[in-house]
Amino acid sequence: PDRSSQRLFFALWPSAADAERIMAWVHQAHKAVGGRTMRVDTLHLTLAFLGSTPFDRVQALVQAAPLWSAPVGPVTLRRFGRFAGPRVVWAGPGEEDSLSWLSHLHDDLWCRLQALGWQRPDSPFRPHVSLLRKAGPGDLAALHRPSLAWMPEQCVLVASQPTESGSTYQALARMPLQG
Ligand code: 2AM
Repeated sequence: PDRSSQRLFFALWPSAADAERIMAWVHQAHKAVGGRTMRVDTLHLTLAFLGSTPFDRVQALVQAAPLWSAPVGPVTLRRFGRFAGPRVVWAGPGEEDSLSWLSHLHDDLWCRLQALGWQRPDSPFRPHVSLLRKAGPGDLAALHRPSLAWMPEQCVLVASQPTESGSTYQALARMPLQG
């Protein structure tokens, strides 16, 4: 493996109990369209994808993130969605949730990252929890949507390592959250 850089992202991570509850969404979607299910311990909501990062910049983030903090609230899952290219099926908040604390947290985090020289992407923030990869076709609109609000336990800086059976994730640092 290349040890001179790491593939990084910041994400909200559910508690083990909330991750179990989110699996209800994974199972609903999988029954309808198949594909590869995310493992319960890998479910998360990405706030900032940073991609391949040279080691000195990784160190700067590992030192900075624990000094940051942000208010946090419940993440509601209300709908299924798809990303066509990677054939990802996800669960996310509804339109009515889009101006919530989640957008503020996303803005906040990107302001801090920009101050460290990171370039904020032009694409709009589309908060989602990926449930399936390599999913087949099929109608998601008619599926039962389990009512669910989960409280993120942590905001983590994660290094992702691609493997045959999906990515393995390693938490490098934690940003404190105020509930
Ligand atoms: P995804 O689940 O929709 O694939 C690690 O790859 C995390 O960063 C995943 O949650 C992934 O979202 C997210 N991510 C956001 N933008 C990405 C990009 N351009 N390439 C890869 N992953 C990205």
